[in-house]
Amino acid sequence: MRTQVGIVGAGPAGLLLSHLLHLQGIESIVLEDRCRSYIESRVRAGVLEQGTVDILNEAGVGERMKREGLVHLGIELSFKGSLHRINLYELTNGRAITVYGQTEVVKDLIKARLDADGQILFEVEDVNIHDFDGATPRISFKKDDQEQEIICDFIAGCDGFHGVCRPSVPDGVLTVYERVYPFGWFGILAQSTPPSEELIYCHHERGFALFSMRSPQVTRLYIQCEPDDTVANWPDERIWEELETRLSAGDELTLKEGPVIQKGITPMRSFVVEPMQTGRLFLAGDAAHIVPPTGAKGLNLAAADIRTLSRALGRFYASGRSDWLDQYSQTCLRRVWRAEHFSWWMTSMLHRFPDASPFQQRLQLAELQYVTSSRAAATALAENYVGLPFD
Ligand code: RFL
Ligand code: PHB
Repeated sequence: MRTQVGIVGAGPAGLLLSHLLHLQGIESIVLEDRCRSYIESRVRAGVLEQGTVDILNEAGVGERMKREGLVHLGIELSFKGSLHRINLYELTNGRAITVYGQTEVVKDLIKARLDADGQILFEVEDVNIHDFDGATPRISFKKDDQEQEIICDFIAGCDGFHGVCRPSVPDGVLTVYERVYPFGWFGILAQSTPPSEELIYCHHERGFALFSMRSPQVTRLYIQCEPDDTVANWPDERIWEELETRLSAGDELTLKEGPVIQKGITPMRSFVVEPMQTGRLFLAGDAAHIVPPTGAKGLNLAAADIRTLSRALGRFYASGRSDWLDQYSQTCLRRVWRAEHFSWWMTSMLHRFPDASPFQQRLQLAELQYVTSSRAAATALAENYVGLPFD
């Protein structure tokens, strides 16, 4: 097989890249090791920055998002038993976030690719990338037990944190920057009305909790847990009790219980590799960087990488100029490090750290107090949360 861009991974990064290339007349093939129904039902992110919404709309895949996405003009921070609203819209001169599940973004992108006869090969095995330091990289894989190969001009490594592309780069080329946090997030999807129309980030002495949603009838909840915790430790009764305690908003809000339809535990880490390109291999999204989910940045960063990469490839194929491709890593990393800082900061401010002294706990509360009472501090949170402008 021959294509222009071989893409490994059919997550939001790989699918969006394939679609944006198609709109510029550039061919690609996407290889995915899971089946379609698995990737369409993998519950993950829920918050889209304004810039991500714009990318999806401009790419013609935003129709359902416009209908079903929930536009939120603010978020709530809860600490010491009270709620404090950050008015995102007012503090950022009219910007907002859209709550629309990653599962839905993935479904919309797969549909758009298949409607345009795009090639996504699901359930491939033994994907390996070769010769990306030369002019004709190759991707080998097995499909239905048959060995196959794609010859291409470029490889996009969009295969997430556990993919094969990043580990295929020879030792010494990439530098890794990493921090692992001493806790995880236990995530729950439940059929119940969310306690508030907006997201609530809770600081509590028992640990962080987040009240998010997928629709007015489906709530998405997260509870800070032990890093090595298991789902079996969390029967429904314990989940609701813990959420009620951490919400601790008195009469202001009521937590409605409902059937729990999904449970999972996510470890928390910050991770960046530099550079994000070597030869004709370009890493994008979670393959190149991870943020703790407290800032809601992972999916949005993946979309920003892909915007940069698709434009650079578009320029290369239209004019033969590789200057934007050469700047890909540098351009992306500026945004990545800003988001890394914001995500680390939100995480540090809101979680209970097992080794925190009473002094550090007081500092957290002082910071929350400041962020919710100073317009300057609230603006810093708001402009990062809704997403900074693209370069
Ligand atoms: P993905 O989504 O991991 O997709 C990678 C794809 O590659 C496939 N793959 C392979 N295919 C072929 N061969 C191989 N050897 C392969 N190895 C892997 C995988 O099956 C998969 O389909 O990476 P991508 O596209 O870079 O997208 C990144 C986002 O998924 C991720 O950053 C976000 O989900 C992070 N995230 C959030 N981001 C936000 O912007 N806002 C949020 O509110 C938000 N909340 C979250 C999150 C992530 C979470 N978890 C579970 C990690 C909440 C949670 C709980
Ligand atoms: C979600 O709805 O899944 C979600 C929302 C905000 C976050 C992380 C996850 O910061």
